[in-house]
Amino acid sequence: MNTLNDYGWDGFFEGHFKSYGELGFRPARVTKETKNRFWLMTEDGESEALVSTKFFMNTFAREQLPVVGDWVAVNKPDGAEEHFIEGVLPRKTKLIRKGKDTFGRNFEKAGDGGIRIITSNVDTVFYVASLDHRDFNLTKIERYILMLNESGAEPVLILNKKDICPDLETYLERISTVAGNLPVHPVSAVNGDGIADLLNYLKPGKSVCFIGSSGVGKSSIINTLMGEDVMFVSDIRTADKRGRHTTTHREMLLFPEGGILIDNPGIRDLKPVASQEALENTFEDVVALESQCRFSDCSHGNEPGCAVREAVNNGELSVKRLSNYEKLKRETSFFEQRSKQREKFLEKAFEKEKRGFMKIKQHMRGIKRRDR
Ligand SMILES: Nc1nc2c(ncn2[C@@H]2O[C@H](COP(=O)(O)OP(=O)(O)O)[C@@H](O)[C@H]2O)c(=O)[nH]1
Ligand SMILES: [Mg+2]
Ligand SMILES: [Zn+2]
Repeated sequence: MNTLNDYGWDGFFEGHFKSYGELGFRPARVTKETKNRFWLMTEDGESEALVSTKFFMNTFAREQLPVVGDWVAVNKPDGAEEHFIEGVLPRKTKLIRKGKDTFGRNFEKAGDGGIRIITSNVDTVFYVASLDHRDFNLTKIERYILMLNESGAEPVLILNKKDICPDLETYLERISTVAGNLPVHPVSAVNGDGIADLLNYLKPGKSVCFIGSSGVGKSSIINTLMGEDVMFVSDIRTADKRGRHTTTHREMLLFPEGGILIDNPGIRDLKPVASQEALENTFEDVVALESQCRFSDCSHGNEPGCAVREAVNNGELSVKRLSNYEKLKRETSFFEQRSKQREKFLEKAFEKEKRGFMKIKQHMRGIKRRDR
């Protein structure tokens, strides 16, 4: 029988769980979610779960609600079929994006900011892109890298479908203009080429999450790693007809030699939300050029001594990369403005939740005294 440690439970979460434990709650990890239903790994094995009404009503923002990867505090009332989630422990890392998602409540109104967490508490992110020329899009890859740099997890770039790429060197060269120092692994899920290198990232108690567009082969790589078809792989032709691929199997599973694999359904139209810092890490080359412009507030338009324009002119920097940088810069500055507001809301919510717990504790102490 697997333990919670196999699923990544450690001192960090144990520390944050303490106050929940005193209330008689148990820890569990969210392994899968659908619209408003969750699947958990508990000390006693798998179970389904719902968010408790009390917890739900106390939340201010969508991002406070559980997502796959979260460690949660749960309660199972006598006779109940499923567990109830009473709280989400602080997240070590998180992959975030912009996206409206009401979950039955209009969080936007409360200053939520439209932040959506894709997965949490991952140690390594495998961002999978496809070497199929029909899918290859550097601008999209840049957006994903920005999200990875914001996540707090270790980012790794995987280029799948090596078997149908006639000109790997050219693709690797193009990737190198956006990948910075990230490790890059060209692989093929179909013939297993390069897959063994990925094993180095799988370690007991460490979570690896696969993200990337639909159809790039995330589920196929997991199947190849596992040596069996544990994930649903969509047939490209039927998927095209329906216009969408779905991962219908479980989303989190244990690697036999240790490590946790988290699959994800594809993300459409990724809109990353990131700090200024993550942006600068993602576009280190452009930022370095900017610092060489004669004027510190250079708009890279017609100013004399503009190092950015010069780099574009001599082919060192692509126009596409520059415009993507400028677009993402506008988006991130908006995010930074909103994030102060969001923090206030979340703080308030946390205080409210704590007060609720104090009341329960006092109440329980009262009961104990009366029992004596
Ligand atoms: N040629 C080739 N096709 C692949 C490879 N990996 C996956 N595919 C195909 O790509 C399609 C989508 O794969 P899937 O694993 O469902 O992608 P996901 O949506 O990212 O999980 C399927 O038809 C796979 O057979 C690969 O390495 N080479
Ligand atoms: Mg899939
Ligand atoms: Zn300039």
